[in-house]
Parts: sequence; C-alpha cells; structure tokens
Amino acid sequence: MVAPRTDADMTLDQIAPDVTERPPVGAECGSAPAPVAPVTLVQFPLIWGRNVSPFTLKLETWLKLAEIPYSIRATTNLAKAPKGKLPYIEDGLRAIGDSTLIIEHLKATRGIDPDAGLTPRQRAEALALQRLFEDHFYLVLTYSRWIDPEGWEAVADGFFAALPLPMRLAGRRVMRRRIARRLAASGLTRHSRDEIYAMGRADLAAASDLLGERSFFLGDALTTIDAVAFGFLANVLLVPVETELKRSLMDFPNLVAWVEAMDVGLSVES
Ligand SMILES: N[C@@H](CCC(=O)N[C@@H](CS)C(=O)NCC(=O)O)C(=O)O
Repeated sequence: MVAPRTDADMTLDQIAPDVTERPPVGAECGSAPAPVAPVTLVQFPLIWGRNVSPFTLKLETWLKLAEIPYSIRATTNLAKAPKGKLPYIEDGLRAIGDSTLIIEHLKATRGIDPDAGLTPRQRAEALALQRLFEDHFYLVLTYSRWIDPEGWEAVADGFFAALPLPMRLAGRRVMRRRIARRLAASGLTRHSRDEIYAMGRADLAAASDLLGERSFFLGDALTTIDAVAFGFLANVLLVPVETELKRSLMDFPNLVAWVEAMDVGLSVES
C-alpha cells in the first residue's frame, strides 16, 4: 500500500521528471542464465553519474554481489512505490518496497544468500552496523546535504540541475523545507552543527574499527553488510559534495581505501 503523503505541496515527479532505461546488468555479460526474468530496480535518476540514494546504491550493490540480473528504471515519481519511497523493485507482477525487504524477498525466491555462512555473532554485528548506517548515519548524511549551507550549495545545483529555472528554485525550497521538518522531527537538528558532525564521526570511527584491516566487513567474503556500508560511505566519499562528514571520512584511511576498491570492483563487474 502506498504510504499516505501529508506534505506533498509539490511532488518529486513535478520537481524532476526523468525516466531512463538501462539494459539488464548481468544478463548481457556472460553470467549464468537467470532462473527467472530480471527484476526491475526502480530508483532516482543518477546525479553526477552516481547513484546518490544510499538505500538504492545499497540494493544495486547487493544485486551485483548476488549476481542477480536486473534492469533499471529511473523515476522521481513515488506514487507507485509500495512504501512511498525509493528504491522498489518489480518482480514479475509484484512491486516490493524497502531495500531490506527486497533483499529478503530475493534471497527467498532466488535461493541466493551471501549471508548463509555467517555465525550468530556475525549476524548480530551486521545488524548493529546496518542500524547505525540506516537509522543514524543517514540522518547526519541528510543534514550534511540538505541543511548545512556548505553541502547544500552543491546539492541545490546538482539535484535540481535538470529543471527549468522557476521550477528549480521552487523545487529546492520545497524539498529543503520538507527535509528540515523531517530532521527536526527525528531530533537530530535539536543538536548544534558541531554536535551532529561529532556524532557522524563516531559512526565512522565505529565502522572503521569494525572493518580493521579486513577485506570486507565480516572477513574475506562479501556479504550484505558490505552493500549497506558501500551505499552510505560511497555517498559521502565519491560525490562532489564537500562537507565536514567527508573530511571526517578521509581521516579513516581503511574506510577510504575500502570504498575506492569496492567502487572499482563493482564497475568492473557490471
Ligand atoms: N527503509 C527504506 C528507506 C528508503 C528511503 O529512505 N529512500 C529515500 C531516498 S534515499 C526516499 O525515497 N525519499 C523520498 C521521500 O521520503 O519522500 C529502504 O531501505 O529502502
């Protein structure tokens, strides 16, 4: 069911209509035949050539690591999104929302589970880190992009560049106000800028300590938590939005090296 939209004085689709198709990834590059038709990943259009939604980049990374063929449909229209947010997938006649629920669905229907060999302790670590990224770090990242004037300067230009001028200005104002309301409701912006970035830095320090010198977050093999971490960390490091959060991330050389290596590996595979 589509979530009720209470603050839609302007829809995302009105602000930035854009639909592009990319061919199925995996289907055309010699991987094993898919047991079922490729899923369609519905996500926001790329900006700066990058997938700037952490949750969508997480899901796309997971599809690549699980070697599940998919095609992409880009949209800014959330009306058909089952949870009122992106990403969602279309799998046959079903539309499924929420990156984590989608991954659970694909594990169950494709019989592919990169996490199958994890111990209970590793699963607990992965869940704790996922919650850190998705339920806390995401708020700090959102603040750094939409509220902090330093990040907003780049986001205001990049995210709305495709729009004609009057819509561009209205879109910026409406979206920024909407996100400011959400961050205030979450409690994050009751803190000062310095406090918010100190909390973001603490998240990064925890991620850095967990990764240590390992190749991946849980050892030598890629698992779902690597897709989660990449979705968020790449969205700080690899997009042209200079913020205190990016400067903090650059103080953790193991995270920087890991994000860069993942980025190269994922581009080679697709
Ligand atoms: N729990 C969801 C979160 C998805 C999410 O927050 N998506 C954001 C983009 S990063 C979105 O669609 N925002 C538009 C809106 O909330 O209106 C998931 O894992 O997929």
